[in-house]
Amino acid sequence: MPESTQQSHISLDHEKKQDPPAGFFERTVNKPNVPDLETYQKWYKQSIEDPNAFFGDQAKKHLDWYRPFDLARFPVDPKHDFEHGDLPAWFINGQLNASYNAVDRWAIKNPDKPAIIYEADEPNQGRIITYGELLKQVSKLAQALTKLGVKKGDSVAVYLPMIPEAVVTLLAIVRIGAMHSVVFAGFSSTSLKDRILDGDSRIVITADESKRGGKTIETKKIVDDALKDCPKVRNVIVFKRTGNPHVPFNSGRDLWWHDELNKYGPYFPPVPVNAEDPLFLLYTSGSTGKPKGVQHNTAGYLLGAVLSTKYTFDVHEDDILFTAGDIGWITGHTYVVYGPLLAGAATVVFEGTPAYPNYSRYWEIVDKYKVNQFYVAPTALRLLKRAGTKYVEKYDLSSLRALGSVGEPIAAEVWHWYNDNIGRGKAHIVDTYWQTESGSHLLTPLAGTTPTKPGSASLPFFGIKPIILDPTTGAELSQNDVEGVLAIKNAWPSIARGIYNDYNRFIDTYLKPYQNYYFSGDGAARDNDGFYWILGRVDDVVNVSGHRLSTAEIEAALIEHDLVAESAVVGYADDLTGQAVAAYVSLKKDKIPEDADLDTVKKELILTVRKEIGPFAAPKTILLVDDLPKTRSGKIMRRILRKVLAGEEDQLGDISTLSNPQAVQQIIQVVHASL
Ligand code: 6R9
Repeated sequence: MPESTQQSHISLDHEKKQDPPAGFFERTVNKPNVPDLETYQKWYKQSIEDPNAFFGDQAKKHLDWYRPFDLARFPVDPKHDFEHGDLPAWFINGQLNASYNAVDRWAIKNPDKPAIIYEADEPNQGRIITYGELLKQVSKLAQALTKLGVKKGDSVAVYLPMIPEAVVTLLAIVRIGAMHSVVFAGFSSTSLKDRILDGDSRIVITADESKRGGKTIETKKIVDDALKDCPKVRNVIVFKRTGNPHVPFNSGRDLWWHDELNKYGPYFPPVPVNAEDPLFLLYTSGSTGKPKGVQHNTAGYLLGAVLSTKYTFDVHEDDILFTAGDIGWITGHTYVVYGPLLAGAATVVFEGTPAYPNYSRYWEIVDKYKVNQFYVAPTALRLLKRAGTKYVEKYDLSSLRALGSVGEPIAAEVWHWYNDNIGRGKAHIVDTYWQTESGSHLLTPLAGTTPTKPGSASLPFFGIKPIILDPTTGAELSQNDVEGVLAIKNAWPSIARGIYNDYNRFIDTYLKPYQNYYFSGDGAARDNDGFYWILGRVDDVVNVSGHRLSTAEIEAALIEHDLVAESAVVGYADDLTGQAVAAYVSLKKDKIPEDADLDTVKKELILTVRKEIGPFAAPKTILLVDDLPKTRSGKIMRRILRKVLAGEEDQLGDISTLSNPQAVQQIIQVVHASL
């Protein structure tokens, strides 16, 4: 059972509930998707009491089917969800295709309508891709993949920057019934290799190089390094992003994207798949070292994506949604690719960073294209808040109606900054809480509809029954004004269907900790108004800049270094990144020369993590210690390590039962000397 919540609690500062901005729905010609709180409450009630009827209606309305489903969920009654590790099946016997729903139906209706607004790393180098053009590109790549032997159920690995071809790639893969397995392009070759092997991908799609924040990244070279240990990979399709002629090209195996696509015509029919056929794998970090290949299936995921896009952000077909997240994470999957396109809207694909060429970049994009919904992680907002309002003031942001936040708790002062300087009192802030495993929003206000409180993810999305459990007894805390761990009682359409090749791990991680509930891994509180507040992870997951990192995975990377005897990684509070990674490391004494330069050793350790996982996982602090505090059974007491870093060494409790209580004193000294 989890020890305790890791992050310092966000104070449930009893800020008053505030209503959605006045005149919210008058600022669009479209009819509101969820017009008022009463409608939300009525639909929510039905979604919980009769999910079969509610989601059945929604799935008919928002998705197109080749064969209608016979039943929205089996079993119909949600009462026994999660018992014995069982998940219900959704949209029984229904057949559909994801790319048809995201592309064809809009291309048929209006081929000239913008689908993707590509904003390149360098300002003014982007372009607009219409639904008609998207259908062509997707069809061509789908044919190329078919010709290369990719079949229904196969997995294709994707290692691409944020370019329109990334969207084309995902949709082409699912058009032929295969699954994509996207690996965030910030991961190292070792991490890429692990994911290609675990997902058994035989084809990789990548780019020659990438551009980000004015820098060039040798993307293809990283893929080549990864593939040294992936003998089963037959082909690599390489998109020319920069066209650097010196990029390595292995002619028996590598194929240029443009050569392949040129071979095929502009239309290729989608392959109908069953509602429960897999759509994609996406690896995420958990409590143990090995990343988990979270599997999402077709219809349930698509429904979650389209409903949450429309209802949370009040998106309509003529809207432009800008999700400033990477395609390598779930936010990119659901709210850059699937959600906006399933809603027939336009999606902004932004290749760069919020700071390049200066801190105005996001606002310049919003102004230039008249973006209606903007969605980002608080870490970027903290950076921009620190840079100052002078980067915002001169832009016309009046097109914005909804402003989303995702990935980590948003502190009240950042919420207010967002509301005042970006929303300017007219846009509604929606703090969306969800996970890779949930596929789409779990707790979130609905723009224009739900009252909000800065720092609270507010109320549950349709079909989500949140429960606060006592972390030690597992008892349901059913009153208001309670704090504990967040669990969910009923299954929802876009819940992950498992961990690839390891269903037992799925059960052990999410369904076993608290019998008959889905366990989120987060601490949470429910206040007097029934509003939810997320208090941070209660497991060994650290959230750095909205990136989810496993402490065990970083420890496994550190131990790869020759000099490391043992390490323990914990998170600690950081003003900019939310949490930062600290690694306590004890070195092999016999291998360290007397006059060793310990600063160099620390740098090497950081480099090891960059190489094994990726730069974004690098520890901010390395603390060299002789010994780590352990229980008599040999378990490292991470709680102590976290408390010392948080400056709470007066609250360590009884340490006399440790097998080595003397270790604690040195740890306190090392931390004081380093921070
Ligand atoms: C979408 C995404 C999931 C974890 C989750 C929680 C944290 C996400 C949050 C939030 C507070 C929010 N998290 N949204 N915490 N408020 N609005 O981020 O997925 O990468 O799988 O991370 O992120 O700890 O459990 P993922």
